[in-house]
Amino acid sequence: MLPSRLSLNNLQCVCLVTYNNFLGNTSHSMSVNQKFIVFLLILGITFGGLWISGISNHDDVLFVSDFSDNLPYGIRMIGADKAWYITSGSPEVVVAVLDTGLNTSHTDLQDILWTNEEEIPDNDIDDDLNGYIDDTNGWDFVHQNNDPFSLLDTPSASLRNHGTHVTGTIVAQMNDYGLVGVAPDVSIMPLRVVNENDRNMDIIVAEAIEYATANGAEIISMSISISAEYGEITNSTSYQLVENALAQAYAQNVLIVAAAGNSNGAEPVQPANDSHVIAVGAITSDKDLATFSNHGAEVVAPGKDVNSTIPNEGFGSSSGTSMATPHVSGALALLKSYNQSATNDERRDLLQVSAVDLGVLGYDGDFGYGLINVTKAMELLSGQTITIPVTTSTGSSEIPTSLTSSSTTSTTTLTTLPDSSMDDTSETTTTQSSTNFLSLSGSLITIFLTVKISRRK
Ligand SMILES: [Ca+2]
Ligand SMILES: [Ca+2]
Ligand SMILES: [Ca+2]
Ligand SMILES: [Ca+2]
Repeated sequence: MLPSRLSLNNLQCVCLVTYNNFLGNTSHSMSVNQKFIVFLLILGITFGGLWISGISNHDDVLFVSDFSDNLPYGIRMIGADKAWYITSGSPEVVVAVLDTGLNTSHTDLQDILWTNEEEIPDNDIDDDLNGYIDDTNGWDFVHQNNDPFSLLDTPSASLRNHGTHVTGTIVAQMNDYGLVGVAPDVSIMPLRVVNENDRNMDIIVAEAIEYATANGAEIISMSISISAEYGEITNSTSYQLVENALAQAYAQNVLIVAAAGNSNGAEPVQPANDSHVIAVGAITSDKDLATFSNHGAEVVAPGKDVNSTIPNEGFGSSSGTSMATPHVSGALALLKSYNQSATNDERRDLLQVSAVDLGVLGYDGDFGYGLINVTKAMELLSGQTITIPVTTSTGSSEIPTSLTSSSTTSTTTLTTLPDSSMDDTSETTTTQSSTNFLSLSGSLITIFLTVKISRRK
């Protein structure tokens, strides 16, 4: 059954084609792959909408994921979709999300969690001796337990939804459902730090930053503020704990991203105003500074009417520098996924120099270095130019006549193209039951230029 959203416009778009093929083992050679790229189970390709309609109607095609339909505008605006031609993230890269908690039962948030491999679950023992009992997938620093997930009974909608919304912007899955985040194949360490009454928030956040740093997070994403005005500062010296934790995290090569604030203020709020933190302001889909956004951010990202995941299998639109922040966190996670050895300073510099200048020429007090540009940052990091494949048949609804069929099996190996710009080699994946051999040749092959790499373990 093909998704109904395949009634498309005729714009160029990135999509994935999943189809049946005839090889069920890992033995086929590169030369064969060069001849029949159809051995690849999933291809990322770019072509006109009418082509998609045509391909998706072919008997051998299982479905076509058209990311022009489920790509939130912000993902495209920061160029994440083009960066996916190099990497859509590595599960080994962990983003700690310090927020209100996370609803992980959402279909678009499956298999995203960081796992503490050293911790044996549910035995009431702190197996890895990190000070937290049974912390297998995250921690609730408000209630001091290992369950930062179940917030469905919280009366406050913002508490219920906020953490799930920002997490979706980072990591919503490429699964032909819902929408897609900036870095769909990285891992999330959910750390709940926001409580119902705001008390002791600085102490709680400091502890969570220390935890994230000590337990392998490479990026800390904080769509939060810590304000004396709201009673979130415990005492006259307690905020120093946050500053110390931030400095320590930064010294250990962690990148920290935080929301600049939503009060149209002149400067970012705490903790975004810390020198170790990348402060993120919010822009609209028209690339204007959002009216609520604080000024003085290091970079800006889409933060007005951002669509993302919310609990109970929902999707919703929210506005705030909270929504801009995870765009930057996801971008940094993609860069980390590609190159584990780049330091946080190097990646921070990359983010700045690759940003698209907005407003007054050069760095300015409204947009900082500008709108982050993941495509450009990835190009600078990788030394590669990301060339989006373009078919010569844009606008045509004709399917090549060389599509043919024959019997087949059901397990397939996903292998990189010989000329792929990606550094992955291969992995085994399982297909849906497949029955047909899809033989592609001639002009169609020329559009199959890149592969969707999934590195799930
Ligand atoms: Ca532990
Ligand atoms: Ca345990
Ligand atoms: Ca999805
Ligand atoms: Ca500027």
